[in-house]
Amino acid sequence: MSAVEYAVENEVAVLTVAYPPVNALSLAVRTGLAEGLARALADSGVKAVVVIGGGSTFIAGADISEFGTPNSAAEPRLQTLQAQFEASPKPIVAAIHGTALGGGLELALTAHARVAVASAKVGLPEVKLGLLPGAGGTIRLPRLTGVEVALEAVTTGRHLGAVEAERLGVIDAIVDDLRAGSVAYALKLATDGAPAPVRDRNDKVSGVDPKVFDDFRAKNRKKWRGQIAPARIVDVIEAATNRSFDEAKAYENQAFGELMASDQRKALIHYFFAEREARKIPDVPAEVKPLPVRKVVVIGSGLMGGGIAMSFANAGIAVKLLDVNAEALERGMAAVRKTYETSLSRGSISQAQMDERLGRIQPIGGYDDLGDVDMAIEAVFEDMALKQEIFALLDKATPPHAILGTNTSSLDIDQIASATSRPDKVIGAHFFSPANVMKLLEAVRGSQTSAETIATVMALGKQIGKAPVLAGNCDGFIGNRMLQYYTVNAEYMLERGATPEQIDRVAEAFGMAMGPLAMRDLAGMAQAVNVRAVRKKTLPVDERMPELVERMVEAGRIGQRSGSGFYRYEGRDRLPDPEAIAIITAEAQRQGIEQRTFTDEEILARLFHPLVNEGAKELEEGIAIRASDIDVAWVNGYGFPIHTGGPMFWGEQIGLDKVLETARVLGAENGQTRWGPSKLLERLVAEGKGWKDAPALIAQGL
Ligand code: T1G
Repeated sequence: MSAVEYAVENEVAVLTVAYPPVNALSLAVRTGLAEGLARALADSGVKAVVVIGGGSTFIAGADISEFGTPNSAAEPRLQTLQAQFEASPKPIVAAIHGTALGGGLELALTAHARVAVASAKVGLPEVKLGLLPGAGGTIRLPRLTGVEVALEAVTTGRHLGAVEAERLGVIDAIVDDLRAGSVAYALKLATDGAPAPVRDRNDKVSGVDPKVFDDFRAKNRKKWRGQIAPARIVDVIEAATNRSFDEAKAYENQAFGELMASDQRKALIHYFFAEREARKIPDVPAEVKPLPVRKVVVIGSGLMGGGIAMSFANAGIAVKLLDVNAEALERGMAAVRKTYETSLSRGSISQAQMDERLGRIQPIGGYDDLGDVDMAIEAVFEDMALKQEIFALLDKATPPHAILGTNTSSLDIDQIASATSRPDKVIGAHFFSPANVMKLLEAVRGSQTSAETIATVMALGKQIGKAPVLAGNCDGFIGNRMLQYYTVNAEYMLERGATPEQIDRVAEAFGMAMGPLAMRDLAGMAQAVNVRAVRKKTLPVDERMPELVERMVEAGRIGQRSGSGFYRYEGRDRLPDPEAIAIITAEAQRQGIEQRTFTDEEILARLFHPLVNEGAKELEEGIAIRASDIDVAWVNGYGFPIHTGGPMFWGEQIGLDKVLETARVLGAENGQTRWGPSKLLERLVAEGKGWKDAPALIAQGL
């Protein structure tokens, strides 16, 4: 059965790509298209050709799973197919619904015209894979949209809606009935003649001021920190304006090859599949279907509750925002409105979208009318007694099928579930602040959480545009449990002589948006003192919690808002502060710690290796299902640079033996119980294995 079906309608050959789930340009699809085109050209009864996607979408790009296999370079290659399209004596129309992405759009750009339904989206998202459009997209798109739009669209990889794409000339016509509309359009081209191929349209790439490119590079330098693909995209688009098409194409091929061979491409493709793999739960079989979630109620109208409510409203789900405190509820709704107004003023949503979304959020002051919700999400402050009280109320006030979620960041899910008669329907639904922006949703299973509840929340996470990851029930789940090894270790290094600016510079050069000490200043010290007071009670005897945060608070340096913390602040600018260094030095003396200098490499290892070691312990304990889930959690919840693939992938790339060595050093310095090597890590290093071998080793018993 060919991956491309052939039919003739009104003297038009319709080639339907039937290669689920996204019609990726695998060898089978490329072969089917080449054969279909040859058949159409040989058929004297055929005057034109339409290429259309079967199923839910057009062609979503090259087949990523073929990368690195013989199939990906086997003929007919995409560029061969494109040459056949452009040389076709019979007009070819690409008929687009769903998405035309990457190679799919690049193929469509070599058709004589592109027709789409209004809901379709097009884009060149290769940058998200550490690549650039390698089939002419980087030099054809600017010929249609102009250079400035192409620079933004290709370096962000964003999708363009059909209406915008038509305005830009990427789509030639928007139709209601895609098949009929594209067949008619193709016949019209056959009768009236087809436009010049995109490659021959040069007016928008001629006479472009070269300054455009350097200005664009300068504007994005900070955003692209650490990444290689975006800057190469600018180089190739620039070549499209000062070289012939063929010379620019040769340059694109060269740049594409460089990126294809890069570690960042490996890391980003690892991440692409990791995010999708995280949604697959081994002990939740595919036949366990998620329950539909049409209405939710969020309990608590604070920063988190409002953000969570927006996440659902933005995805088209009706949400009740419940707060028994009328003033808090009014403040919460005002904050939601303000957030939408800011998005509106930035042009990221339209007035209609804002009205629609706001209209989906209904503020309520009590538990009386929750009769029709499918899920409740509690988002009040971290107090177990209060959460149990709310869950007991929800158990009575919501329908029996409703799932009861808690946004707790570390409290025991089972203890919360014990306040209800439905522990099978209780699950952690840990959002990250701001919840309407951050992609990570940590679903946390209690001991009695049912497979159906898990399936529902994992599917719901994807539905609302999050990256869901399932965690086991422990203090801090997957992400926060690891976070302390990063933040506390930064303070241990301060005690031992490193400076805040050195530590933060190393972290930010690595790709973190903000270093740990600047983060601490931004978050404020007071909260950290409270959290540490609790944590100290359960610390192992072989460990001492650093007390620099306490010393800073005692000196009135409570963070950025107070104008000083680990830095001095002039507005938002952070400045090294000798007074902070003096406090750190005095504390080191008080602790009897001898200070020394650190190399950047040592700081990088001490900041990030412990994450990998703790991640290995989470695998051992079944808190995380797979190492790549931890990568998804840290990229989306903590800003770990996505172009490294995430902490576990990165750790494996640099060498698990190095991570083990750091664990041995920090175990001796900070305490073996929590900082010493993971047994799994020791086994993997001893046997020269990697994360894919972890499940088998864990199953055998470490
Ligand atoms: N290749 C192979 N498999 C793919 C795929 C692709 N391009 N895109 C998706 N899949 C799989 C995915 O792994 C998942 O598998 C299933 O399809 C559903 O995906 C020459 C070199 C199209 C918007 O980057 O953005 O063209 O988990 O869960 O939410 O210049 O998939 O079910 O086994 O994401 O409906 C450029 C990537 C490639 C598009 C659909 N194209 N895909 O989203 O489904 S490079 C892309 C997406 C390229 C050229 C270059 C999304 C989607 P499984 P899903 P979705």
